[in-house]
Amino acid sequence: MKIKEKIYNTIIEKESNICVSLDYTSFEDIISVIEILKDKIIMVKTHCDIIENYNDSMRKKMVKLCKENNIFIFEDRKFADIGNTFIAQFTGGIYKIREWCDITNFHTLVGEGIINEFKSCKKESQGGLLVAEMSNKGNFLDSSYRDKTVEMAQKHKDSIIGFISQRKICDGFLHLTPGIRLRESGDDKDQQYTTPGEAISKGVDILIVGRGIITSENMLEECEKYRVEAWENYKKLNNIL
Ligand code: 5BU
Repeated sequence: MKIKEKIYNTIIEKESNICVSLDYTSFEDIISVIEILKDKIIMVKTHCDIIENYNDSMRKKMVKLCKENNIFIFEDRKFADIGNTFIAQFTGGIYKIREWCDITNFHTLVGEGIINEFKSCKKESQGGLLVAEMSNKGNFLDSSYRDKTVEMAQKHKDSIIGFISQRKICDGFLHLTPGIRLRESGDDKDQQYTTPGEAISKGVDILIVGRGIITSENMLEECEKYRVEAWENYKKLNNIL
Protein backbone atom coordinates (compact mmCIF):
# COMPACT_ATOMS: atom_id res chain seq x y z
CA MET A 1 0.00 0.00 0.00
CA LYS A 2 1.20 3.51 -0.81
CA ILE A 3 1.95 5.97 1.99
CA LYS A 4 -0.95 8.30 1.16
CA GLU A 5 -3.48 5.47 1.53
CA LYS A 6 -1.72 4.29 4.69
CA ILE A 7 -2.09 7.76 6.20
CA TYR A 8 -5.82 7.95 5.33
CA ASN A 9 -6.34 4.51 6.86
CA THR A 10 -4.48 5.49 10.01
CA ILE A 11 -6.63 8.63 10.40
CA ILE A 12 -9.73 6.41 10.35
CA GLU A 13 -8.28 3.65 12.56
CA LYS A 14 -6.98 6.00 15.25
CA GLU A 15 -9.85 8.48 14.82
CA SER A 16 -7.28 11.26 14.80
CA ASN A 17 -6.25 14.04 12.45
CA ILE A 18 -3.50 15.25 14.74
CA CYS A 19 0.15 15.72 13.86
CA VAL A 20 2.05 17.07 16.84
CA SER A 21 4.90 19.41 16.09
CA LEU A 22 7.72 18.35 18.40
CA ASP A 23 9.76 21.54 18.33
CA TYR A 24 12.14 20.50 21.09
CA THR A 25 15.87 20.93 21.33
CA SER A 26 16.35 17.67 23.21
CA PHE A 27 15.72 14.16 21.90
CA GLU A 28 14.62 13.01 25.38
CA ASP A 29 11.70 15.47 25.25
CA ILE A 30 10.71 14.28 21.78
CA ILE A 31 10.65 10.66 22.86
CA SER A 32 8.85 11.23 26.15
CA VAL A 33 6.11 13.29 24.47
CA ILE A 34 5.56 10.61 21.81
CA GLU A 35 5.17 8.12 24.69
CA ILE A 36 2.49 10.32 26.24
CA LEU A 37 0.52 11.14 23.07
CA LYS A 38 0.99 7.96 21.05
CA ASP A 39 -2.64 6.81 20.99
CA LYS A 40 -4.04 10.25 20.14
CA ILE A 41 -1.87 11.22 17.17
CA ILE A 42 -1.13 9.86 13.71
CA MET A 43 1.98 11.85 12.91
CA VAL A 44 4.85 13.71 14.49
CA LYS A 45 6.61 16.61 12.85
CA THR A 46 10.26 17.31 13.54
CA HIS A 47 12.79 20.06 12.87
CA CYS A 48 15.86 17.87 13.23
CA ASP A 49 18.21 20.83 12.89
CA ILE A 50 17.06 22.34 16.21
CA ILE A 51 17.86 19.18 18.21
CA GLU A 52 21.00 19.87 20.23
CA ASN A 53 21.81 16.26 21.11
CA TYR A 54 20.93 14.68 17.76
CA ASN A 55 22.38 11.18 17.50
CA ASP A 56 21.59 8.02 15.57
CA SER A 57 20.75 5.86 18.54
CA MET A 58 18.02 8.19 19.83
CA ARG A 59 16.80 8.74 16.32
CA LYS A 60 16.41 4.95 15.99
CA LYS A 61 14.54 4.87 19.28
CA MET A 62 12.14 7.54 17.96
CA VAL A 63 11.58 5.66 14.70
CA LYS A 64 10.92 2.38 16.54
CA LEU A 65 8.46 4.00 18.91
CA CYS A 66 6.62 5.61 15.99
CA LYS A 67 6.51 2.38 13.95
CA GLU A 68 5.12 0.42 16.91
CA ASN A 69 2.33 2.95 17.34
CA ASN A 70 1.35 3.73 13.74
CA ILE A 71 2.79 7.21 13.82
CA PHE A 72 4.27 8.75 10.67
CA ILE A 73 7.35 10.96 10.90
CA PHE A 74 7.30 14.20 8.96
CA GLU A 75 10.60 16.11 8.83
CA ASP A 76 9.62 19.71 8.14
CA ARG A 77 12.85 20.52 6.29
CA LYS A 78 11.28 22.72 3.57
CA PHE A 79 13.99 21.97 1.03
CA ALA A 80 14.55 24.80 -1.46
CA ASP A 81 17.74 24.54 -3.50
CA ILE A 82 19.19 23.15 -6.71
CA GLY A 83 18.75 19.41 -7.19
CA ASN A 84 22.37 18.58 -6.50
CA THR A 85 22.42 20.37 -3.15
CA PHE A 86 19.06 18.87 -2.23
CA ILE A 87 20.46 15.35 -2.65
CA ALA A 88 23.35 16.17 -0.32
CA GLN A 89 21.01 17.69 2.28
CA PHE A 90 18.48 14.86 2.12
CA THR A 91 20.88 11.93 2.14
CA GLY A 92 23.92 13.25 4.01
CA GLY A 93 25.23 15.53 6.71
CA ILE A 94 24.61 14.72 10.34
CA TYR A 95 20.89 14.10 9.98
CA LYS A 96 20.69 11.74 6.98
CA ILE A 97 17.01 12.56 6.66
CA ARG A 98 16.38 9.93 3.97
CA GLU A 99 17.27 7.20 6.47
CA TRP A 100 14.32 7.86 8.75
CA CYS A 101 11.56 10.21 7.63
CA ASP A 102 8.28 9.02 6.12
CA ILE A 103 7.50 12.45 4.71
CA THR A 104 9.37 15.65 4.01
CA ASN A 105 8.45 18.90 2.27
CA PHE A 106 9.56 21.34 -0.41
CA HIS A 107 9.23 25.00 -1.22
CA THR A 108 8.20 25.20 -4.87
CA LEU A 109 9.76 28.56 -5.75
CA VAL A 110 12.83 26.63 -6.96
CA GLY A 111 10.89 24.76 -9.64
CA GLU A 112 10.48 21.05 -10.23
CA GLY A 113 14.15 20.02 -10.48
CA ILE A 114 14.20 19.31 -6.77
CA ILE A 115 11.15 17.03 -7.09
CA ASN A 116 12.81 15.05 -9.90
CA GLU A 117 15.81 14.48 -7.63
CA PHE A 118 13.57 13.52 -4.71
CA LYS A 119 11.96 10.93 -6.94
CA SER A 120 15.34 9.56 -7.96
CA CYS A 121 16.78 9.18 -4.47
CA LYS A 122 13.87 8.69 -2.06
CA LYS A 123 12.93 5.32 -0.58
CA GLU A 124 9.88 3.79 -2.22
CA SER A 125 7.75 4.26 0.89
CA GLN A 126 8.53 7.97 1.28
CA GLY A 127 6.29 10.81 0.13
CA GLY A 128 6.74 14.55 -0.37
CA LEU A 129 4.56 17.55 0.45
CA LEU A 130 4.63 20.90 -1.33
CA VAL A 131 4.33 24.11 0.67
CA ALA A 132 1.45 25.84 -1.11
CA GLU A 133 0.38 28.24 1.62
CA MET A 134 1.88 29.33 4.93
CA SER A 135 0.34 30.41 8.21
CA ASN A 136 2.58 33.34 9.05
CA LYS A 137 1.76 37.01 8.54
CA GLY A 138 3.11 38.71 5.45
CA ASN A 139 4.29 35.64 3.54
CA PHE A 140 4.57 35.92 -0.27
CA LEU A 141 2.70 32.71 -1.17
CA ASP A 142 -0.21 34.23 -3.12
CA SER A 143 -2.92 32.52 -5.15
CA SER A 144 -0.89 32.32 -8.36
CA TYR A 145 2.01 30.70 -6.43
CA ARG A 146 -0.50 28.25 -4.95
CA ASP A 147 -1.97 27.40 -8.37
CA LYS A 148 1.50 26.74 -9.82
CA THR A 149 2.26 24.56 -6.81
CA VAL A 150 -0.91 22.53 -7.48
CA GLU A 151 0.16 22.06 -11.12
CA MET A 152 3.55 20.82 -9.96
CA ALA A 153 1.97 18.29 -7.60
CA GLN A 154 -0.34 17.00 -10.33
CA LYS A 155 2.68 16.41 -12.57
CA HIS A 156 4.48 14.45 -9.85
CA LYS A 157 1.75 12.37 -8.28
CA ASP A 158 4.09 9.40 -7.91
CA SER A 159 6.21 11.19 -5.30
CA ILE A 160 4.14 14.15 -4.10
CA ILE A 161 1.30 13.08 -1.81
CA GLY A 162 -0.03 16.40 -0.58
CA PHE A 163 0.28 20.00 0.46
CA ILE A 164 0.94 22.22 3.40
CA SER A 165 -1.93 24.63 3.04
CA GLN A 166 -4.60 26.46 4.96
CA ARG A 167 -7.49 24.82 3.05
CA LYS A 168 -8.17 22.02 0.58
CA ILE A 169 -6.73 23.13 -2.75
CA CYS A 170 -6.84 20.00 -4.93
CA ASP A 171 -8.76 16.71 -4.84
CA GLY A 172 -6.79 13.52 -4.47
CA PHE A 173 -4.05 14.95 -2.28
CA LEU A 174 -3.53 15.08 1.48
CA HIS A 175 -3.77 18.51 3.07
CA LEU A 176 -1.82 19.32 6.23
CA THR A 177 -2.44 22.60 8.05
CA PRO A 178 -0.13 24.31 10.54
CA GLY A 179 -1.09 27.36 12.62
CA ILE A 180 -3.68 25.61 14.78
CA ARG A 181 -4.57 26.62 18.33
CA LEU A 182 -7.73 26.42 20.38
CA ARG A 183 -7.51 29.60 22.40
CA GLU A 184 -5.13 32.07 20.75
CA SER A 185 -5.11 33.90 17.43
CA GLY A 186 -1.35 34.35 17.21
CA ASP A 187 1.95 34.20 19.08
CA ASP A 188 4.06 37.24 19.94
CA LYS A 189 5.86 36.89 16.59
CA ASP A 190 4.36 36.26 13.11
CA GLN A 191 2.37 33.07 13.65
CA GLN A 192 -1.39 33.22 12.94
CA TYR A 193 -3.71 30.56 14.35
CA THR A 194 -7.08 29.13 13.43
CA THR A 195 -9.04 26.61 15.48
CA PRO A 196 -9.16 22.88 14.72
CA GLY A 197 -12.85 23.04 13.76
CA GLU A 198 -12.33 25.97 11.41
CA ALA A 199 -9.39 24.36 9.65
CA ILE A 200 -11.16 21.02 9.21
CA SER A 201 -14.22 22.83 7.80
CA LYS A 202 -11.95 24.02 4.97
CA GLY A 203 -11.47 20.42 3.86
CA VAL A 204 -8.03 19.59 5.23
CA ASP A 205 -7.02 16.18 6.61
CA ILE A 206 -4.28 16.71 9.17
CA LEU A 207 -3.78 19.49 11.70
CA ILE A 208 -0.26 20.36 12.77
CA VAL A 209 -0.29 21.46 16.40
CA GLY A 210 2.81 22.57 18.26
CA ARG A 211 2.73 24.89 21.26
CA GLY A 212 -1.04 24.50 21.67
CA ILE A 213 -0.26 21.01 22.96
CA ILE A 214 3.37 20.88 23.98
CA THR A 215 3.35 23.91 26.29
CA SER A 216 0.28 22.65 28.08
CA GLU A 217 0.39 21.41 31.69
CA ASN A 218 -1.48 18.26 30.76
CA MET A 219 -0.50 17.38 27.20
CA LEU A 220 -2.64 14.27 26.97
CA GLU A 221 -5.80 16.09 28.02
CA GLU A 222 -5.07 19.04 25.76
CA CYS A 223 -4.26 16.81 22.79
CA GLU A 224 -7.55 15.02 23.31
CA LYS A 225 -9.41 18.35 23.01
CA TYR A 226 -7.75 19.01 19.64
CA ARG A 227 -8.39 15.44 18.51
CA VAL A 228 -12.07 15.48 19.38
CA GLU A 229 -12.81 18.86 17.79
CA ALA A 230 -10.97 17.89 14.62
CA TRP A 231 -12.29 14.33 14.36
CA GLU A 232 -15.95 15.20 15.02
CA ASN A 233 -15.83 17.83 12.26
CA TYR A 234 -13.85 15.59 9.90
CA LYS A 235 -16.33 12.74 10.36
CA LYS A 236 -19.29 14.95 9.50
CA LEU A 237 -17.65 16.60 6.54
CA ASN A 238 -16.45 13.32 5.05
CA ASN A 239 -19.56 11.25 5.87
CA ILE A 240 -17.65 8.82 8.07
CA LEU A 241 -19.97 6.76 10.25
P1 5BU B 1 3.09 26.12 16.64
O1 5BU B 1 3.81 25.98 17.94
O2 5BU B 1 1.77 25.32 16.58
O3 5BU B 1 2.90 27.54 16.21
O4 5BU B 1 4.10 25.42 15.61
C1 5BU B 1 3.84 25.32 14.25
C2 5BU B 1 4.86 24.46 13.55
O5 5BU B 1 4.51 24.38 12.17
C3 5BU B 1 6.28 25.00 13.58
O6 5BU B 1 7.16 23.89 13.66
C4 5BU B 1 6.47 25.70 12.25
O7 5BU B 1 7.79 25.61 11.78
C5 5BU B 1 5.54 24.94 11.34
N1 5BU B 1 4.91 25.72 10.26
C6 5BU B 1 4.06 26.78 10.51
O8 5BU B 1 3.81 27.15 11.66
N2 5BU B 1 3.49 27.45 9.46
C7 5BU B 1 3.72 27.13 8.17
O9 5BU B 1 3.15 27.73 7.26
C8 5BU B 1 4.60 26.03 7.94
C9 5BU B 1 5.16 25.36 9.00
BR1 5BU B 1 4.93 25.54 6.17
